[in-house]
Amino acid sequence: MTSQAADAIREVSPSASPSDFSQPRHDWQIDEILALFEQPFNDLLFSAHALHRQHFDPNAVQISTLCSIKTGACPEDCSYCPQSIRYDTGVTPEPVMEVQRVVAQAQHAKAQGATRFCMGAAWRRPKQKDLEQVIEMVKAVKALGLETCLTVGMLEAEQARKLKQAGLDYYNHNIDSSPEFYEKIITTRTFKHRMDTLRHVMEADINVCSGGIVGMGESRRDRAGMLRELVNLPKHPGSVPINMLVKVPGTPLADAEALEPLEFVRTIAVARLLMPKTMVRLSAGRTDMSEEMQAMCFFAGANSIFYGEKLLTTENPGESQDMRLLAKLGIRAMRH
Ligand code: SAM
Ligand code: DTB
Ligand code: SF4
Repeated sequence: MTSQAADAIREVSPSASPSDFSQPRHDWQIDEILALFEQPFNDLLFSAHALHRQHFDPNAVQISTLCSIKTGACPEDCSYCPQSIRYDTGVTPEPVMEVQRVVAQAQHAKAQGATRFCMGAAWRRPKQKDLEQVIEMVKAVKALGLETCLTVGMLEAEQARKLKQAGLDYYNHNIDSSPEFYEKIITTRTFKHRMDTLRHVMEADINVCSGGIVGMGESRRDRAGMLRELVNLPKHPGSVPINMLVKVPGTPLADAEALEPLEFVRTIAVARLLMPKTMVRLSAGRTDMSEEMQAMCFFAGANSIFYGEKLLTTENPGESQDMRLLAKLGIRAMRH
């Protein structure tokens, strides 16, 4: 933030945080992040929005489209996930998609204004043959002029290097929550496994997309802890998706207590303050959010959405509904 902007904030809003957000920091402490969360709502939103305007056009959002290239029957036990084989959620498992079908979906996404195509697979980690198929998809989607993003589970260093060679732009690998809460929601892998994959992705010079889920019954301290892990990575992630839990019947979190909408908005605002140049994505859970809540998230610094009828297996607002919302807000689709 420029000193002028910081002065303006202090003048209009004397209780606003005096933190200096002008330099990217990687040494955030949990109590400092909690202090950001605890500010009066207007002060928090004002400073997040002011910072957002310094780095981004406040009236543009980046549009990503998701494609589930391999659905269901996942061996992991993530408590939130409809694709785990351990829960009866009604998801019909589907094998790996043909490359041509993926390309057709990517073409449609591009025609609808998407600039990034994100391919997700319900795997713990890809096997050698899986990786070869995925590489074909990355090359074919990239040839359409779209940015490519993959989320296919844990990666070894060598696998990350191969994906880089194939031209992969982003790898999505969410840390999901704080290290402390992580072990309450997943037992088949550890937080450290997640961090190891992120390291392999960074070392291969692929852009990191990493965020998490809120509304799983975690505390504010856990939400702050998740953001601390993301901001203190050696480089701030290029994208941070903030998902509101989609409560899927059959999963252990089907009856989790709903998170206060304003606390969700605060989480977006704190993410923006901590990572001023990162794309903050208002991700899963938008079908249950009012237009007003989404508008507030955009004001707080969210500048990316998933677009299209479906996320991976659950619903997303349809394209026409989103176009209407963006038009009402005077927000346009960001170009590359
Ligand atoms: N299997 C890979 C993995 O877990 O890394 C990639 C696909 S996985 C479905 C991608 C992400 O979707 C998860 O990390 C989680 O953050 C998010 N997700 C899954 N189920 C969700 C739900 N019910 N609500 C919100 N986000 C969810
Ligand atoms: C992310 O953070 N959210 C997306 C994407 N990355 C892969 C996935 C949301 C999944 C929601 C549940 C489902 O549709 O299965
Ligand atoms: Fe599998 Fe990913 Fe779902 Fe976990 S989040 S069960 S790893 S698909």
